[in-house]
Amino acid sequence: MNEQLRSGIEQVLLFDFGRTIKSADTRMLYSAISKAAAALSYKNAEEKPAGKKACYLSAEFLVGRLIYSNLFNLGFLSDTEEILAANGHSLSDFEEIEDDALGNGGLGRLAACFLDSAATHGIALGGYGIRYKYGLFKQKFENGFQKEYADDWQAFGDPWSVRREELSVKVRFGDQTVLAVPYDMPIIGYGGKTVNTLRLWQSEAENSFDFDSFNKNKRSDAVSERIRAEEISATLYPNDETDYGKALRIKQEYFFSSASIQDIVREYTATHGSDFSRFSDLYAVQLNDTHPVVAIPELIRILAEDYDLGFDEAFEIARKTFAYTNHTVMAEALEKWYAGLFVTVLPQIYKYIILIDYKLSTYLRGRGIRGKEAKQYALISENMIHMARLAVFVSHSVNGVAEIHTEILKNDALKEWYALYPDKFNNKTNGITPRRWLALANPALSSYITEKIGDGWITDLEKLKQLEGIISAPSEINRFIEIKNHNKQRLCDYIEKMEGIKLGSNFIFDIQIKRLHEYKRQLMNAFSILYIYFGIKDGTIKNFNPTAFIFGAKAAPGYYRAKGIIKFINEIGNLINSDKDTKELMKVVFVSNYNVTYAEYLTPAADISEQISTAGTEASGTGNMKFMVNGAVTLGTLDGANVEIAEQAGEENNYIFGARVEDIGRIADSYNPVEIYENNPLIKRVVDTLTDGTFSDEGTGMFEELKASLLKGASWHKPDNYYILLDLIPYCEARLRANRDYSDRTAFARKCCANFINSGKFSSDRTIRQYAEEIWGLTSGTDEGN
Ligand code: 26Q
Repeated sequence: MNEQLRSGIEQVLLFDFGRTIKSADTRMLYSAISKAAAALSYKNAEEKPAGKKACYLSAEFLVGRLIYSNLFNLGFLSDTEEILAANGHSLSDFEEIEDDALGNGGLGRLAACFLDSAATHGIALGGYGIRYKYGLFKQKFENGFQKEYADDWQAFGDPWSVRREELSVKVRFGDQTVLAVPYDMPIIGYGGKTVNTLRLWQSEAENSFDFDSFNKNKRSDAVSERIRAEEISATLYPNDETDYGKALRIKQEYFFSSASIQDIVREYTATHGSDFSRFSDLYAVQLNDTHPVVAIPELIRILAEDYDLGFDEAFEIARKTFAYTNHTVMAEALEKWYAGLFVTVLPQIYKYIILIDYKLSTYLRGRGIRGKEAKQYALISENMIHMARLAVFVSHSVNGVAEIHTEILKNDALKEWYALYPDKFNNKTNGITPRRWLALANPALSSYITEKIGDGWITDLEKLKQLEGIISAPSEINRFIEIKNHNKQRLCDYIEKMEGIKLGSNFIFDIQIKRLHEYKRQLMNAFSILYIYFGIKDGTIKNFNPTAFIFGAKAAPGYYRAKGIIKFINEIGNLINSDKDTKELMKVVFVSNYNVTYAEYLTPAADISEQISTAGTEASGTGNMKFMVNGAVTLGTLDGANVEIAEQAGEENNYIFGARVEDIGRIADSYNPVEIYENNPLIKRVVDTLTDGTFSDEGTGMFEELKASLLKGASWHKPDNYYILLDLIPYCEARLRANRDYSDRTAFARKCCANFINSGKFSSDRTIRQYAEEIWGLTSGTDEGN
């Protein structure tokens, strides 16, 4: 028994709740175990080596549920289970603890995986973000429609965090000043040697209570100042592409960027005074997309105004300090702000943007770029401030998140900048942490791997290649199949608990889980399911292996089409799941409130990973990697990291289909979806279900609008701008091919194994080392996590 841990838990329970382990409830135990484990992690961690430190500025950190992963990394899972069991409790009681959902999707989850990898490998990386009161909304379905509910993630407290009131800073806006109060969360590396910090800022009124106003009988002024301050960190914007033009969003971005830069400058000046010559030797700041880009003018402003540096000197320090990661290629998703709004909210920053823009135009002139050509670079153009341009100009590194994505940045999205600064551009293919996504999420496969090759893979995922020779034997393939079946059963139980829906674990599990977006083409998946359904009914599709088609996705609350697609898929489920002809062959399930915890059940159970975005639209994807690591085949397009997945696992072990980026580039101007629709009766039939009475959208007109988006387009886009009808038949064919191949379970399982054995590249340990070495100029403290 781990006595240190037990007595720690007992003490917290006694101090905080006056209870014993036996008499405590789940909430109290959650709090006490977390606090005791956090305290031990601080106590046992090695001292930080002096040297350069990197800071990851991100508006989102989608860390998920912390208790299991932290106990796992500390090596305390079985100790805790033992302590709990001796007192009539169980670790599984904490399944009811909610995720920390302080992010939308890929970008926020990537930040969380990076923190885990850096801490595991002794890399000095601190996270800086916002402590939203409410995280990403919770989703329920009512009559097949998405309904949103507030995510009160602190309902069971926030026992992992420590409020650091003494480190609070002021953040000034044109019309208000607020206090940024940091909450520190320990980021515990695997093995517990390194504990880094995720510092999340909470916005509060400067005077938590304005007695002056209160005494002058202006009680409402005192209250409204508080409300206005707290509003800034109240909610995460639930839109994961664009939601610009909102004053509150600019305030959020400046709020955490300014607080973080002030924090870094405070730390630096504590040892170096106001000599900033070593600043960029000691701090690297990585900007997670454009959301924290105002940190650039903020640093320049602070150096110039508080420390009397000249503008050029301050600029040069900023350029050497900042690096920028881009996560999207779609032009409409590149962050822009109305200059008029910006100047009202951040007058003191606007001034520096003008100065930087002036410096840019001087530089361009020096390189012989003027007139129309120069305009495409302007930071302020047509009364809009272009944040990506600011980021590229005042940084020393610009990276994409998968090879194909970086190529698109260089040759298309940011091509004029690439022409100017070819050496700034580099690729850092995304990754995922093997601790959460394999070791913790898939205990069955993990024990199997460890039994065969030892547990070194947990911190060195390339070691999985050692299974190559081992797992080829038929008896071993059968063990893999047993493990997959076990994980399917586990998922079935979870889905039954969460949704009240029964699934058979003998089915093929075909899963698409990701945010709902037109470019991710959940609608194409839905059409393909209908295509198969009609084929089975008509007798043209025979010997179909029973398949559960599983979806999980949240739609941004204001994204009308995405919500229409959810309703459409739920309608398809109602039809197919109750049809006696197909009941034994097909099931369609849209799980509600898809989140990190759900993904931990879904990814280990999948046979088929749906990665079907239009080529050239998904920057990387990371869900694709989670499936690969857990031994699923990818049914996907050559988009984002799918390209590298197919390369690593072998294209023959995946199902790649559809138009490539070059194909789409070639046909874009002449593409005519109406012709495809008119000439292919099978396509026409599935598309027409939107409007022919097969399904009901309850009179909302949503389905009509979806059909029009494909055949008529809209004021802002051409018909079928994500090429669903172009790729639909090749997609259905690839899907049916995978279904046929599954008849030979051994052969299919070999493909699955080829995927997880070759997934080493997609560990975020590899990714974070590349950031550390190639961008930040850091050397990792340790090589191993233990
Ligand atoms: C911007 C302005 C206002 C409000 C919200 C936003 C906003 C918020 C979140 C814009 C974008 C996001 C998130 C983007 C995102 O998750 N991108 C994904 O990043 C992953 C990690 O690199 C990639 O794998 C995915 O391909 C990419 O879509």
